[in-house]
Amino acid sequence: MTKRAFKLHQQMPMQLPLQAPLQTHLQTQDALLIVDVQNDFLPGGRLAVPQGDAVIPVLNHTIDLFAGHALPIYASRDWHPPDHCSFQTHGGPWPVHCVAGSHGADFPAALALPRSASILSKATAAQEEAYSAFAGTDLASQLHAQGITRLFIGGLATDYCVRRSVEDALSLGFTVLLVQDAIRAVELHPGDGKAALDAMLEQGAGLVQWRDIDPSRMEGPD
Ligand code: VGL
Ligand code: ZN
Repeated sequence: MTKRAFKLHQQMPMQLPLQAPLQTHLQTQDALLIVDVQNDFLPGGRLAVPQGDAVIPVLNHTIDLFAGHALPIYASRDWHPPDHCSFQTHGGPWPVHCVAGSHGADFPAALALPRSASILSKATAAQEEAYSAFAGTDLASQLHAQGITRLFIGGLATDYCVRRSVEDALSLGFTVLLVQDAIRAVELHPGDGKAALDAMLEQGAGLVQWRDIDPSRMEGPD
């Protein structure tokens, strides 16, 4: 097996380039933003994102890397009043979900959020939808106060709150690296996840897998 693979590689170096993994070093101006990883968005929840639970172990590894370098961690949460306008019961598109203070709005027990994480509650006004973690929160001013210029972003859902958060971050001038294995889409319509990813990349977001983040060292700004 090993021998054969070696031979193949020797015969076809052009077709099978050995791609060195693109390592991303953490920098002192980096922060991690975890978007809406809440019980209601997980399988069994009231607005379940398919495989939404798959982001949890990936985010836990990423949290470890950031916490290990004492870099800030932010977690947004959908935090709706019971009569929120996005609910089907009130003319909106979604089933009732993430009602403030309910179990569905809690972060899952398996998500290893450190105590030091900053929590951002959003979409708290009945008459307003707010998909972005920046909408109606002080996230931008907290990031500016901490000197953060680059955000690693993961969470739920790719085609709604992750997308809007990424778009706002980019238009506010932050560099954005999406942690690709730490996002999942609702896919209300098939293809929404891919379309959202394409749109975010088009607008300037970069892509990493959590394993590409080099835990061994941290660098200053480029
Ligand atoms: C979300 C639908 C409704 C999200 C929130 O977090 O992506 N999606 N509310
Ligand atoms: Zn919502």
